[in-house]
Amino acid sequence: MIIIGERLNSSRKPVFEAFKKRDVNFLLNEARKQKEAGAHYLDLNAAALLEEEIDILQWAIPIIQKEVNIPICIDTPNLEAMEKALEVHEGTAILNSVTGEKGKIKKYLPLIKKFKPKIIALCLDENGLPSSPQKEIDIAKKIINELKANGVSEEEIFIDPLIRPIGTDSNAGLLFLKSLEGIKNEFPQIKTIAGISNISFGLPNRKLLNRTFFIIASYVGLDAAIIDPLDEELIDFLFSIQAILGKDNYCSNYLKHFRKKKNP
Ligand code: THG
Repeated sequence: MIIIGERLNSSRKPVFEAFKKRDVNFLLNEARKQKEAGAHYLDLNAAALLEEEIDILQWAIPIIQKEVNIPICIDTPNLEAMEKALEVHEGTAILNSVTGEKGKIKKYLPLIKKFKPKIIALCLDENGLPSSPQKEIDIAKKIINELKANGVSEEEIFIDPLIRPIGTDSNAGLLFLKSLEGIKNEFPQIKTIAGISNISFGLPNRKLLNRTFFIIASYVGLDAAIIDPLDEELIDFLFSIQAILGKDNYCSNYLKHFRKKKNP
């Protein structure tokens, strides 16, 4: 399971304030804690700071990479911000995200060819969010075909069926899981991803919902997750899930994880 730390997101108030002040200590502390907890990438989102977005991405990326040595999942819907962020990123970033909207991928192709990032593609198009697993699969197919036709290899693609909060749509969890299952069946070689914490917006005991969703989605075939790696129990589940699903030979990672917790 590829873990992407979600904490450096400007929708979180302390992050917004720290970005506004260009607080290096806050930035590095958040980055280090997430890497230490097991993150392979750090999601970085400065979109809430509007016209300062590009400046903040270009400030934060080199600092994080130099001091913490971890690649960034650049989280912006803004093409120019994406380009400016990729320009200062060393090594392979994740481009978060493109969509299946008409003409969208075409606009991102120059960046994709130049910087060769891994790519998260959201299952939505000009008709908005799909309402059935088949529609999600159709959009995924369209996106995968267009990317492949333009030289992107399957290993670089993450399909995100986009989980919506169950607090506002009680069918959202099941729709996501059925879509994930369908996408994995049709494209077993393509990786899937989800922003796990989306599911619990607006509800009490969010961590319970996030953990439960993570377990079910893992069973259905999720390959990567945007999560808060500082949720220790969620990380414990990660190891127990992998062991139960036969992805941990001799339970060696499970054993290592709990030994390390006992004797840090
Ligand atoms: N797909 C992709 N990218 C994404 C998302 C996705 N990026 C953003 C988002 N969804 C994932 N990141 C977050 C970050 C923070 C929260 C939710 C999703 C969040 N944080 C709470 C807070 O800070 O108040 C705390 C969360 C908690 O209590 O567990 O809600 O879906 N490609």
